[in-house]
Amino acid sequence: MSNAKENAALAALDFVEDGMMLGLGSGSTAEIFLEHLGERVAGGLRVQGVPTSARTAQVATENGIPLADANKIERIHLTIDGADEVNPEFCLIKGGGACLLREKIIAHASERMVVIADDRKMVDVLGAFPLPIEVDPFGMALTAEKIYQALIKSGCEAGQTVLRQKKDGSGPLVTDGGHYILDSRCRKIPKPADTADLLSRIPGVMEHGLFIDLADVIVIGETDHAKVME
Ligand code: ABF
Repeated sequence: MSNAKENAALAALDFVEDGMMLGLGSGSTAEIFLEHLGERVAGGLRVQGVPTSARTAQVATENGIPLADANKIERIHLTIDGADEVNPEFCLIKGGGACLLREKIIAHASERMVVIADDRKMVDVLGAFPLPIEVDPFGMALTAEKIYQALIKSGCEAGQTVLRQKKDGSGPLVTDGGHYILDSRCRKIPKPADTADLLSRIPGVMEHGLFIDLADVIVIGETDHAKVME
């Protein structure tokens, strides 16, 4: 287990308070957080969690964290989630784990979002990590062309877009919401808000992995400590 991820996950516990409704992120760092949160719950902390993926629901349940139905809650106090890239303005690329649509719905509905990541995720300019974009399978080639145009127009050094496959090679990966993921090589995303705006206007795009103005706190784990930025 990476110490950096562990340190980020542990530091995020400081933001959790008794009685909170939590958005529970996805990915390996978020899962480490769930293990520690489960220990606190076993020790008497009363929280409920709204999972951002089927996998997170399973891990939360295994760790004894009570779950709430996203359709039956009125507020989410705090979401803790991972990221693939973080820039100094707290813009994120997410979606490497294919959960970006649900992650964004929950982050957007949350009063506060804490991002936990290891130090390799901090970058000056977003874009080295291919941008995940969740699309409807219908007319996907047309949507991919519109995505390419949007990336170029907003100043990205756009290149190849790849339809994400299942790990066992049996076909395209299908998200929890029944969509596909296009991974778009951008190299550099100099104006993330512009890129996000243009991508959001494409009808076949269910959601994109640029998270702008959503993260309130970034916790960067390093080998021997965690750095908290607010
Ligand atoms: C999710 O998991 C993401 O949106 C991101 O794609 C990924 C980060 O994973 P990890 O914590 O395993 O690096 O939070």
